[in-house]
Formats: sequence, structure tokens, C-alpha cells
Amino acid sequence: MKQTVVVFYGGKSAEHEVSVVSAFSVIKALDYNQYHIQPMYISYEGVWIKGPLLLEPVANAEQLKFTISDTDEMLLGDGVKTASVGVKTTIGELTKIANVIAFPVLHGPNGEDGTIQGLFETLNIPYVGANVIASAAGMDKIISKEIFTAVKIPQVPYVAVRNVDWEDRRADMVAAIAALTYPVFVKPANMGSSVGISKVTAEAELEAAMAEAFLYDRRIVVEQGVTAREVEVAVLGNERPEVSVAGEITPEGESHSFYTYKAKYADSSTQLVIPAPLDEGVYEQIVAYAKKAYIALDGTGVSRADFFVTADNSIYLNELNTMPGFTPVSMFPLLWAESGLPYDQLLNRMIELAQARFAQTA
Ligand code: ADP
Ligand code: MG
Ligand code: MG
Ligand code: K
Repeated sequence: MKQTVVVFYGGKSAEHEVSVVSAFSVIKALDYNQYHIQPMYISYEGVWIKGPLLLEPVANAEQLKFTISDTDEMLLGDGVKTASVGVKTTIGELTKIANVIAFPVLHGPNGEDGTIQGLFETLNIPYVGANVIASAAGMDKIISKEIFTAVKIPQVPYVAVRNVDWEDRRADMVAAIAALTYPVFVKPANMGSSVGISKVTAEAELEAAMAEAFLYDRRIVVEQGVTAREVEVAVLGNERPEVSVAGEITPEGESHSFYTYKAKYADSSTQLVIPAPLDEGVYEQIVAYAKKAYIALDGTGVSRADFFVTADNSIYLNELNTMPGFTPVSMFPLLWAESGLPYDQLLNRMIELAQARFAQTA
């Protein structure tokens, strides 16, 4: 009996659009001979819509249950639409499917943060990717930094600020931040895709950057900025994680003082260099830190470990992303392709890892 792979995408998140693009590629690449594939779109409001395969252009705009953003359309190309003519459904539906496996392709809060993973756990539904704890810890930049500090992985200096601290003890917070050297990066603790992040070059800009980040979270991390290359590796596995070759991001062009949302998804001038040229010993060190970070968060399935590498080869872990971007031009699948695991085989491997983990705990 064929396994039914339910691909969840969209979601109640500021990274909704990125998820749609990633999921679309996954749905197209999954092996239809091996699996029965069921797309499951989650609207911005959190409504679940069970859709058809979403591979055909949509004939009639009236049929659209959700609209296509400019970004999606641009990235997907002509004739390929993400519109669903699906029907509203609920979690109960999922429990009725025999031999089901969930494949969440959801970025940001409510998808990457352990919440939907917890739902699958309670329903005994195997699911692809990071488990509850790795998802929750990896999504929270403050928690993950504290765990990485505990296992002695080098990171840039930072200050954590809660909204109540910013209201009640602002002078203390500003003083703590003043101990960092500008520029600093102001980030919501729970977000991704650079949403809500500002590069702040002087104290005068701090106020506005904090206000922006507080739009997304009650907790903020203010980080020492580094002048460094951005080098990433992909991690795959459960107990014995494997690490891919390294890749480098080189954002270029007008407003790219850092790797912004636009640079990540909408700008062809952003280049991925795979494998990244690294001095001797640097790659090995990165691999060691990536494994250590993955194990520290109890990673399962996949993650992408992102590092800063300075001109003098200081290595800092920036973050672990438990739900890396998954379009065919995303770093994560390209790193595996370069490491000998093409996109479709990578998906199969991820499904196998989910089954293996579930078989262990069932
Ligand atoms: P996200 O989870 O949204 O990807 P990141 O922490 O990776 O957040 O920050 C997004 C981008 O901002 C990074 O890819 C990098 O370009 C830049 N950046 C973040 N922190 C720093 C830092 N401390 N020094 C220099 N650049 C940074
Ligand atoms: Mg991230
Ligand atoms: Mg990042
Ligand atoms: K993360």
C-alpha cells in the first residue's frame, strides 16, 4: 500500500510566501510512483485546505482559494500557479488516512517552531524533519544561543532584551548594548528569513530598530555585527548526522548591507558559491561545530547550520535552521546535490529518516 505524504505549506507566519515556494518544489519532485501525495495548504488565518496536486495552471481566477503573491509568481515562472481549489479540512481528516506521513514545509512561527510537530506527535503521525525540541529551540535565537554557549560553540556577543525590560529598564538595556561595538543586528527572537531584522550603525537608530523587531516578538536579540563571509552547511540524519560540503552566500547590489529577505528570495544577484573556498582546517572545524550544534538541540531529520567566517578565519555559529529553504535554487538542496544526493533522493532520504525515528518510538 502506497504511503500518503501530506505536504503542509503556507502557514500562519510572516514566512508564508517562502513556504509556498519551497513546498511547490517538494510537491513537484516527490516520486508519484512511490507515494500518494496530498498537498495541504494552511492559510494566513490557519485554515487547512486540502488541495489538488497544484501542478496545473489555474484556469479560472474565481477558483482561487488564495491569491498568488508577486514573489511566488516570479520565482515559480510562467504557467505554474500555486492556487488551490481545495476544500477546507481539519486535523481529524489526517488521522483517518492509513499509512500517512506528514511533510511540513512551513517556515517560521507555527510551522518551524515545534508547534505543528507537537500536534503530529500527539496524533502518532510520523513527520519529516526536526522534532519538537530541536524545532522549538532552533527557532528561538535566545534559547539556541544559550544552548550553543553551554556546549562551547563560538558565537558573536549579544544582549537579550524582553519588551518589559525595554519598557521598565531601558537605560540598563541601552548600556548593555553600548558594550557591543556598532554596527549591531537587532532581531526578533522567533523569526527567520531576515523578517524584522535591522542592521543598526549608530545608537540613534536603535530605538526604531527595536520597535520594528518588537512587532514580531516579545523578545529581541541585539548582536554584535561582524564583517565576515556567510558559510553554510547542511545536516542530515537522526542519531548520526551527516554534514554536506560548505556553501557561501555572496549578496551583492544596492541595499544589501546584509542578507535581507529580498536578497534571499527575490534577487538573482545573490550568489551561492558551492563548494565554498575555505582555508585548510576551516571546513573541518565547521563540520565539527555543525554536528555539535545539531546534537545539542537534539536535531532530527535536517538542519542548515549557518556560520560567519572572518578574514582571519575566526568561525562563529550564527544559527541552526531546522526548516531550511527548499526550492531547487535553495542552499540546502544544492549542498546535498553537490555532496552526491540529488533533490528527489534527498526527499526520499528525509522520509526514510522520519519513518526510522517513528519506528523507534512507536
Ligand atoms: P534569520 O533567521 O532571519 O535568517 P539571521 O540571524 O541569519 O536571521 O540574520 C539574517 C542575516 O543578517 C544574516 O544572514 C546576515 O546576512 C546578517 N547578520 C545577522 N547577524 C549578523 C551579525 N551578527 N553580523 C553580521 N551580519 C549579520
Ligand atoms: Mg534563521
Ligand atoms: Mg539566517
Ligand atoms: K533558526
